[in-house]
Amino acid sequence: MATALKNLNNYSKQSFADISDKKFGIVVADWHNDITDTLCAGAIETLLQHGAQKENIFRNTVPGSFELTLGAQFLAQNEEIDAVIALGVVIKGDTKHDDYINHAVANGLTTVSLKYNKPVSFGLVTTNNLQQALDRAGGKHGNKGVEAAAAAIHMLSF
Ligand code: DLZ
Repeated sequence: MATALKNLNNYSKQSFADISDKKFGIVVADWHNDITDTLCAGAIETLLQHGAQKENIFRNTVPGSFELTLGAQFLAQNEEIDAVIALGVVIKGDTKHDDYINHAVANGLTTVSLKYNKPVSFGLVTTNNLQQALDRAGGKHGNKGVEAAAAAIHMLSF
């Protein structure tokens, strides 16, 4: 997550390989879709900037962040997809729903990544309030979608 010392838009491009023939599956949660749309735009822009072809980027939506894992698995099991980027926003409320969702998504995406041996980026913004989410979706801390796309490219260059 972003801190005062780390802006989400700042990443090292040194080890990036050619991704012009790589296919990316993006799964986006509909909850807080005004914010997740911005995450997705940041992710797509980053992939294009680094040479991905528009027709090789596939965007799908799921109802909420809890469903990101299955959405990621649907994409990862497709042999044509080289890397998956999962994007969502979970904001703390009166109950512990955020805790359950965040842990489930972190564990789920890790499992999918290891099961299919493919990069699956964790583009989940997990915050205490709306302002913190906005700060990480194109605000003062950058864009988590940019970070997630950069992580996918980095891992494809491993
Ligand atoms: C139910 C719920 C709540 C309370 N909050 C969020 C949230 O902040 N962000 C998010 O992406 N999804 C939320 N959801 C929806 C769950 O992720 C899930 O879609 C539903 O529980 C249905 O399985």
